[in-house]
Amino acid sequence: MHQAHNLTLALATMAIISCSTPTIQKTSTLETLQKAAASGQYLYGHQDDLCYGHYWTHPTDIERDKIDRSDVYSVCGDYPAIVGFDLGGIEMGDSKNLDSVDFRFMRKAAMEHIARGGIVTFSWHPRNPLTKGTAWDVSSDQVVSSIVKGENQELFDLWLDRVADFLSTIKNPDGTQAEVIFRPWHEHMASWFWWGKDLCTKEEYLALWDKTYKCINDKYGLKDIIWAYSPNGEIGKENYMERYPGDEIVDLLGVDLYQFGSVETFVQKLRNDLSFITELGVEHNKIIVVSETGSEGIKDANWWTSGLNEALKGFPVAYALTWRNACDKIGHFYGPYPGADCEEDFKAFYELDNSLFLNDIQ
Ligand code: BMA
Repeated sequence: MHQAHNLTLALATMAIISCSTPTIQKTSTLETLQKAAASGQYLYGHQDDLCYGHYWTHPTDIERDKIDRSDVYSVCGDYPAIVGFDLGGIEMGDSKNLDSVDFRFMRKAAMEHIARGGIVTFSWHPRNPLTKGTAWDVSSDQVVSSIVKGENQELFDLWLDRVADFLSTIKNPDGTQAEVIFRPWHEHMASWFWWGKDLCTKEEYLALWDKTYKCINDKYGLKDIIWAYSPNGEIGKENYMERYPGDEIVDLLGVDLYQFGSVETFVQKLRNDLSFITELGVEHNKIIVVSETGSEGIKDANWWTSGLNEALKGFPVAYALTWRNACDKIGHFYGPYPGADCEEDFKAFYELDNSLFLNDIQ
């Protein structure tokens, strides 16, 4: 049985920051993340970076067209170190995900990014297996319970098989299984997804993780998955751990936190969360990450250097991933693009010693 990737018990000496993080060995992805965190640096990640961006979308000839367009690249001449993708829709057997990304393209883009030396992470916004609505359909509090009791067994098993099938096709250039981050059942201490806190019990939520893990790790034998736990932010240390699936399963302790008010409030909120997640990282010997963040439409032109970087400063955060630049939803962007108000600041952010992009991790 798989155990979460081992961390050695020794704590790394942090040259730049005062907090400590555990030293890890075993997988190269975890090593890269650990090394960054231990030296006061973090990898920059962007959701769907290679799939589409501010008013453009990926090529249609999936077999032949190159995968080289990226809003981040267009601004700073480098790719993010981490690219996020979402599997929502794979469970239905759809050809495209919930944001219209063709799964064949997703696979190719993920493998291309890995071949270039980057890291990929998969989130999953699955449909609601009981109501057939979206991940955001919270009209029933019986969904997780129906899965756990086995009422939806056949359907849900098929859904998990489809996720595992897809993940099993993400390969390194030499044909071996790639290490990828998988981040299921996220933001579960709120109640905006059907697996949220008010819609299932702790036991049911943990059983959901257990089923997922058993399918991917045990049934499919995908031992190279790096499992990320990512509750929504602002819940405090105790609530953060209330539904924790356990050290044997989880590799990364994450948090999803966005800016809704002022940049100062955002910085303060993220720093509050990172204070106790840093403690948990040491206590549980885990790497910590900001699994999703951003400010929709980036109203502050200096958000990158005085928002995000200020929030992360001094914490052993291995990566921070900003959400997607929608190609078809006006104002729904969380990354830079040529001509954006934050373009110059993003270039300054790129030049910072502590932000790592693809070229920095090769
Ligand atoms: C949300 C929004 C939605 C999107 C979903 C999954 O935060 O960006 O438009 O469908 O994520 O990617």
